[in-house]
Amino acid sequence: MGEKGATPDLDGSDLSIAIVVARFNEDVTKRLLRGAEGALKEHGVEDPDVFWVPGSLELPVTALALAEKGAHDAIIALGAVIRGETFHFEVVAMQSAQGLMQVQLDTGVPVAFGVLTTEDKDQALARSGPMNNKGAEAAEAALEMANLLRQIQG
Ligand code: INI
Repeated sequence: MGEKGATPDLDGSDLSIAIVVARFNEDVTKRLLRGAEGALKEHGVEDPDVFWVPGSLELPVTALALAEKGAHDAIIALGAVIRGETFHFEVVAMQSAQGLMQVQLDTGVPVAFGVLTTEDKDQALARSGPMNNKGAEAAEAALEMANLLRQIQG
């Protein structure tokens, strides 16, 4: 098979992408969504399907439903878990991450992790801006993984 993925293939022109985004801390997650949509557009994905859910804990089951339906090559999960604003920060952050990991391993559909876990709102805003945007980063990871898995699966 030779060497694959040394240079990431981010071409999205032939890919169908879903974005699941949490409404909790919506001021931050809207910025992540904007970043993800911008990166997708840059790489040829015109019209990603976007699904809003209440919070980061609802991201996994929604990603699972989408992955099982099989209509998308990759899923991008976006959320913001901010320590200063919750007593159960660890629970939300860990369960969301574990759930999303489980979905990709159980279904084989790549799920990019665009859930911010930060100490405070300022850190969350700094990672969802125009220059540094975790949503855009997750979008590129989703494209790379969709193309890589397609190559491996033939
Ligand atoms: N959901 C988040 O996405 N981020 C948070 O910081 C957060 N806090 O602080 O609790 C949060 N909680 C809601 C949770 O994801 C569920 O929506 C809720 O528990 C209902 O299941």
